[in-house]
Amino acid sequence: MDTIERSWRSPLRGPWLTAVYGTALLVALPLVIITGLLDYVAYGPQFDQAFPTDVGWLRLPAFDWPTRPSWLFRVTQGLHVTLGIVLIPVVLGKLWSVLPKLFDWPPVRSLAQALERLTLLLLVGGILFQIATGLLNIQYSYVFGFDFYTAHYFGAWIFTGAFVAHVVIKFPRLVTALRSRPFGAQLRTSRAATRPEPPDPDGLVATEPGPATVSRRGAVGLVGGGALLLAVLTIGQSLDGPLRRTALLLPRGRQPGPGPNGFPVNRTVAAAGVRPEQTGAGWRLTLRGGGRTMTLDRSALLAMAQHTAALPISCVEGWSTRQAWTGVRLRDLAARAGVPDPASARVSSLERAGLFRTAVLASNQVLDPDALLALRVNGVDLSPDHGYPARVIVPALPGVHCTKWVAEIDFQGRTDG
Ligand SMILES: Nc1nc2c(c(=O)[nH]1)N[C@H]1C(S)=C(S)[C@@H](COP(=O)(O)O)O[C@H]1N2
Ligand SMILES: [Mo]
Repeated sequence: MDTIERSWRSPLRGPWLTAVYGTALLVALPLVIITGLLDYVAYGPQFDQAFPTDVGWLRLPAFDWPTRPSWLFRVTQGLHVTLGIVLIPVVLGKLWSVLPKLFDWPPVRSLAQALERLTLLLLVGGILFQIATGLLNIQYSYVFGFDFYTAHYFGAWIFTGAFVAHVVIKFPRLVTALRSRPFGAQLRTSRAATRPEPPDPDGLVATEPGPATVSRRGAVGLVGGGALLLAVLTIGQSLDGPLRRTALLLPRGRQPGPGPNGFPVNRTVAAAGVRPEQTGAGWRLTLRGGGRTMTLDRSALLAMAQHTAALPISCVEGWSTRQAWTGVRLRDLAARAGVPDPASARVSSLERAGLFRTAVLASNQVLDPDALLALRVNGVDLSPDHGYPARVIVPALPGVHCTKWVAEIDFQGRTDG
């Protein structure tokens, strides 16, 4: 016990520093949790297309994901990913500040202490697991041998449970610690004048503190600066224009090329295995509804009323971009198919395999006046990579459901009338 305690000698460790990092996490982590749960709703669990599909009551109360404001998913998904990344230095700072506690010995002294340690295990293990799986997913590397969505979703609930318990237990300590010394004075204290806090009941303060190698201002600044740096390197992926190039952490699409089709591509036409002869003059759009089937070629679609809307594509990996799309309103296609008031619509791609080859849209997502089967973008035909001859674009719809290379739309009527 003694040898371990003596090896933690930083005079910075103590309730105050832990409370400062803790406050930042207490404010920001609920936002990450809530935006994550909102995103689950955005994926349309009522159509079994939010993963994992079976979550029991471990979800927000069901509601229809709205189409307005059109930037809704751009903000929820962007916040989830960006904040998740930005908080990494704060999490590391917080862990450093309580490190001796994690090596408490003997590990179990009483039932209460055993429970506290179990909570800590789920708390620390949980946040590290969520960060690791989230980061790997953004980088498209599914190295783990399990399903990302399932792991990240249930991992989130385990972490959230431990987080709530931890906050309930520690909140009084946090308030006392913050009140114990004025924030401004702490930050003005130089390294030489840095003194350890008085011994605390949690044993965060070192029993034999060494000299300070950095001031508290330095420790807070290091974490804050790290968070800021990550923010600067990440936020660009949610912005359009030249600032996008600052998104050095964006694995693809930072410099997507010139011209009206020069914006990020998630999956190229080649990667999707869609061949040029499938998208050429022989391409037909199949509409199904009410037991009937009809086909339209691209010139027939261009002959219908065209509508233009500036709408974002927002990908689950965090990047987003807003472009001006032109095409046929989905509700016009529904009417054409003989189902003017559909309950839902299943869109299928020419793509043969892959999770993203089909998506179900809810009634409000078909009927929104800006919901389009886009044929053109920024005044020109869609490029092959962006979904030529036709793709779906709907306000506030997750990017993954904006199906490219559309082959068929199947409108379901309402059973109740
Ligand atoms: N058929 C098909 N459509 C698709 C995909 C796909 O893999 N196949 N990827 C989706 C995803 S995950 C996103 S984020 C958007 C990206 O659109 P973009 O490549 O035109 O930017 O397309 C969506 N449409
Ligand atoms: Mo995506």
